[in-house]
Amino acid sequence: MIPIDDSPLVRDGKVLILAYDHGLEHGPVDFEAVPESADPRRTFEAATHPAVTSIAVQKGVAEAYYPSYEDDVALLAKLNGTSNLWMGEHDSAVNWGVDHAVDLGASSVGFTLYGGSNHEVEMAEEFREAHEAARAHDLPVVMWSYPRGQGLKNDSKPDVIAYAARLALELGADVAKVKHPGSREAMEDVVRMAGPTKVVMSGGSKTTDRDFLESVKQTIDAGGKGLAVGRNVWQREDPTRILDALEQVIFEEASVDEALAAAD
Ligand code: FBP
Repeated sequence: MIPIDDSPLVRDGKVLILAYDHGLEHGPVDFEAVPESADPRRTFEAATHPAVTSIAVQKGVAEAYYPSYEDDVALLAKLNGTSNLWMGEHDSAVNWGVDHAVDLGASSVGFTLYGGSNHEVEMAEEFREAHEAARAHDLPVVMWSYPRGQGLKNDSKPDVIAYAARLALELGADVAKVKHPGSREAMEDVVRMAGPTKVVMSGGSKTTDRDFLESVKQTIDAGGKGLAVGRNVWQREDPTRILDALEQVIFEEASVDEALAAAD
């Protein structure tokens, strides 16, 4: 853990990462509902919203598009990632190194760890290399902490998600991105297990404004520090409107009703 509150990833102690690595992780199917969302510029434009503390993308998208947005958007380099085309025990290729990410303007890095996978040992070693390289540049490290694999029958159980948050602390992540465990009480336990590591909720597949904001509100009320979200923003026709509401819930600690009213 290093102090990260002065980094571009954090605003007032909170974090709102706009994730846009789905073209790799899920493929074109994620862009079908809103065809314009296949154009990365649309999500980079959304990331200029003051609520967004960083955009998370893979190397190719960063190389092609970040130079046009580097004055307005902070870059989180998502260092590993794997497509949906490949089947097998959960694993993730390391697609770029920290030095290259820094050359492209990254001010933080992200890394997926599939705890419980048969590849957990190798992934933890790759995380160590990325983590120590990031430390050489004083960059915050965000762990996408997703227990998955043969040994896990249910990766959304609260105790599994609490373990995911603890893994992030134990391995040195500054921010743990975890699935919502289903209730405020369960999220409080997740936050407790993470200690000083900031817990942020993973957005998940698109749902209604109210359901989505309620889960974010539970996370904040439980002591979580924000959100890393993709589809629940850029699969909406108007990403700005939901970002306006998220700004209220995360940074102003508004109620869901207040946030919805402010966004209308
Ligand atoms: P979402 O908010 O759309 O769930 O995005 C967060 C994220 O972690 C992305 O960075 C990643 O591409 C995706 O979820 C992976 O989702 P899953 O592992 O559930 O397929």
